[in-house]
Amino acid sequence: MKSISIFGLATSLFTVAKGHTLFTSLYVNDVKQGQGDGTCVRQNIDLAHATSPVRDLSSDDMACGISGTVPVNYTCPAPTGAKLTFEYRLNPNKASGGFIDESHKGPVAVYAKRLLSPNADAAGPGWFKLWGEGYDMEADKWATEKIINTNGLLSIQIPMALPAGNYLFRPEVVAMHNVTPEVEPQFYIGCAQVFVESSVTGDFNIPSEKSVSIPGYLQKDDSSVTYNIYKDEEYADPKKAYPMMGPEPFVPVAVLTAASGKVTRQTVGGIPDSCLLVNGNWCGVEVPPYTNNLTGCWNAVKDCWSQADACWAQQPASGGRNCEDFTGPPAYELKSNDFPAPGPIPAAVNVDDVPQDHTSSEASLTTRVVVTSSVLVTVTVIPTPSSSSSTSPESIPDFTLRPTNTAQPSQSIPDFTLRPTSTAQASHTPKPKPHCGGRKRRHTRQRE
Ligand SMILES: [Cu+2]
Repeated sequence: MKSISIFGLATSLFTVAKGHTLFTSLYVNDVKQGQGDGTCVRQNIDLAHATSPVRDLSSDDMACGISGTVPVNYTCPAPTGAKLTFEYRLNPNKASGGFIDESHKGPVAVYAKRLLSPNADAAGPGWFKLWGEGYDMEADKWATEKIINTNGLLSIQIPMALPAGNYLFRPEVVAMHNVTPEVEPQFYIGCAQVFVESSVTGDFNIPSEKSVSIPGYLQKDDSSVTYNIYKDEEYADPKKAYPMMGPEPFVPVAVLTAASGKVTRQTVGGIPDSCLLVNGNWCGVEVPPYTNNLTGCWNAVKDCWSQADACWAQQPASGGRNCEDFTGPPAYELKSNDFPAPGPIPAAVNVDDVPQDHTSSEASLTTRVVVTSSVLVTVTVIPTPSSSSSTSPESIPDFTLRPTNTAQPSQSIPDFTLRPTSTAQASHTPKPKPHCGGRKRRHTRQRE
C-alpha cells in the first residue's frame, strides 16, 4: 500500500482501493458489451473495496467474487465459438492507471458453469476449467505478468460443443506474493453472465474428475495454494515447477446432440430494446408521454430524476459515467461515455485447445443486436415466422437483422443513435423533452 495521502480520508480510501485488481468489462468478439462498463459482469458492489481479493477458500465468494452470488440484471448473448475477453483494471472506474498490481504474481484460469436458469446459484457444483496457466519456466513469467502485458485483457474462445444456454464465465487471477503457511493466495474473480447461442442442445456431461464445486475445489494445504513464489521459483535452483490449481481443463469436443441447424437464442435477460442509455446493468427509458400541461411535464421530470437516482444507486465499481449523462429525456440522441479498449484485443488463450471445425456457419447466423458501445448502427428487427412449432421454451423464431443505415464502426466516440418510438411525432426534428440536468452537478461529486 502507498503512504497515506495528505489530502485526507477520501483520498486515502481511494488509495487503499487502488491496489489489487478487478474484472470490470466483458467483450464479445472484440466488442465491449453494453455501455458504461460492467454490463453482464458481476462485480463487488462495495465501491470502496471493489478491488479487494477473496482469501477464504471455503467462502461462496470464491464462485463469482464478493457479492457475486447475486445476479446482475443483464446477460449478454454470444454466438458459439465467440471470443470472450475479460478486462482487468487496477482502477475500476478509470480507463488508465494499470491493470493488475505488478507485485501480484500467480496463476490465471478461466472457469465456466452452465446455469439451468439465469438466476441459478453460482456457488456449488457444476464448474469446469476451460483453460489455465501458472508459471512459464521457459519465459520466466507468471500468467499474471502475461495479462499485464496484454493491458489487462484476457481472451477465451467459447467451445463450439457447449450446448446453448445460460453460462457463467469466471476469470480467475491469483496473486501468490503474500503466501505463507498461514496466509492464502488472493483471488480476483468475477463472473460474466453469457447466453451461448448455438444449435447444439441437450445434456452436458462433464467427466466427474473435471467437474468441481466452487467453493470446494481448493484446499488450504494444496501444493498449488501453499507454493512460495520466492523460495520455490524466483530464487530456487533448480526452480520448482508450479503445480497448477484446480482440475485439468475440460474441452468439450463431441457434440452431444446432433446439431439441428436451428439456433437457440436468448429470449430473456438481455438488454431491453426500450433502453435509451445503459450504465453497467442499469438502463434508462423514455419518460411517460404527456400533452402540453404542467402536471404531465412535472411527472416526466420526476420520473427522469428517479431513473437517474437509480442509475447512481446501481453503478458498478466500473463507474457511473452514463449516470452523469442521463440528464433528462433526450432528443432521441444519447452518447455513451465509454472508454475504448486499453489495447488490442488479444487472441484467445485456448484457441489451440478448442476444435475449430463446425457443422454450420452458425457464428454468422447468430449475430445479435446488443447495445454496443463501439458501433454506430440503427437496426430494424424483423421477425420471420417459424416453420416448425418448437416446444422448447428457449427456441424462438429466427430474426432477420436489417441495418437501416450503413453501419460505420466508430473508432473514437462510442455512439448510440435512437429511433423515435412514437409515431405521433413524425417530424425529422424531434421535439426536445424536459430536462432534469439540475441534478447532474450533485451526482457528479458522488464518485470523487
Ligand atoms: Cu492485492
